[in-house]
Amino acid sequence: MEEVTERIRMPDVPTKKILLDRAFSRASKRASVVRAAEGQTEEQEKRGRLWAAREKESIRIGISGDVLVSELQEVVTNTFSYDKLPPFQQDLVAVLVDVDRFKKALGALKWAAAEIGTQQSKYTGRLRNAREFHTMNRLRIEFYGIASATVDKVKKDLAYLIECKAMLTNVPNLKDLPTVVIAGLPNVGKSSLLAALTGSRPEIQPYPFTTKGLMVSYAEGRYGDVQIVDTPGLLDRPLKDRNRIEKQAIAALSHVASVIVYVYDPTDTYPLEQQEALYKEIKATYKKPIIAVYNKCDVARVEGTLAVSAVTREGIEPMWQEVLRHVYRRERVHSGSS
Ligand SMILES: Nc1nc2c(ncn2[C@@H]2O[C@H](COP(=O)(O)OP(=O)(O)O)[C@@H](O)[C@H]2O)c(=O)[nH]1
Ligand SMILES: [Mg+2]
Repeated sequence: MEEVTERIRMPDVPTKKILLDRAFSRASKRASVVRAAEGQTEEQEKRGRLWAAREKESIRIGISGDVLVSELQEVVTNTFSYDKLPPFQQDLVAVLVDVDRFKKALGALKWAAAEIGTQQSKYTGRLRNAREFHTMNRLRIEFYGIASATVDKVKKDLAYLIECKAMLTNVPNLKDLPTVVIAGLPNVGKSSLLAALTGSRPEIQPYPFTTKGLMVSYAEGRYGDVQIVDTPGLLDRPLKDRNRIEKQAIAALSHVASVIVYVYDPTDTYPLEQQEALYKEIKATYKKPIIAVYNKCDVARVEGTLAVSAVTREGIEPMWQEVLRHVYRRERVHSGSS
């Protein structure tokens, strides 16, 4: 399987105001320690004062420019690359944010960093040739003006990236492993089966559009771990009750699912027709191998089915072998075609 290195991650993105305040205050602080040396003669005094003025302004331009450039660049380099994300995350990100706008915002920050860098060198050069106090002062004021105006041009981009970061904290980072997704109506025993299969407490991953999150756990397969995902609030209701965004989020799961385990409950929790209806819907939506499992066989069982009990563990091992057969059949097809 392809190694996925890219994860959804974003640094803290400063607002325009925070960025400029940081740059200019750091610059004045550093410049404030510069003092003119005391001279013996008036001539020496003047030369000392000129040196100090040039030094001060050069520190101000240097530090403020460096802070702006590096902060803008850091936002760009520490933000994930959408195109390198696995398809599951790409789908979810696309549901949550405007990908074009997101990419343009990052491009704009890159541009601003380069622009400020260019201006910084230009003004540092001019300052070197300046012979008058007022020229030095004017050059620094001009540079500050250009830097502020440049940051102002990307103000909306910064604001949008801040919004994106808030939206994207909810996106789960699933591992790139063969994955079993568990579906079925509420209370049929999905979480109990997850526990029975993995023997460990699931990791709860936040998932946009649900309050409950994804339950993720791992079980041993034939060639390493298999990821098992329970999806409370997602794959446990008919799709017709879902809005567009929820449907897209549900569809995104199809990218990670190698196999779906659909859990039936043959006790009288729900009529079997209702369970059958959701089964058919999920089968049609996902176009993935789907294995019907009849849980709670300690209480009731349907002849000729894959009967299990999450409570007594009856049938768990044969069922897992059946799941693995499908997992690896799929992986073979998968790697053969890519
Ligand atoms: N008798 C019996 N009860 C079960 C079994 N599996 C789950 N349950 C019970 O069914 C209820 C719902 O289980 P849960 O795993 O929370 O269902 P979920 O909503 O599909 O995740 C709980 O009270 C479980 O104890 C089983 O195999 N046999
Ligand atoms: Mg549950």
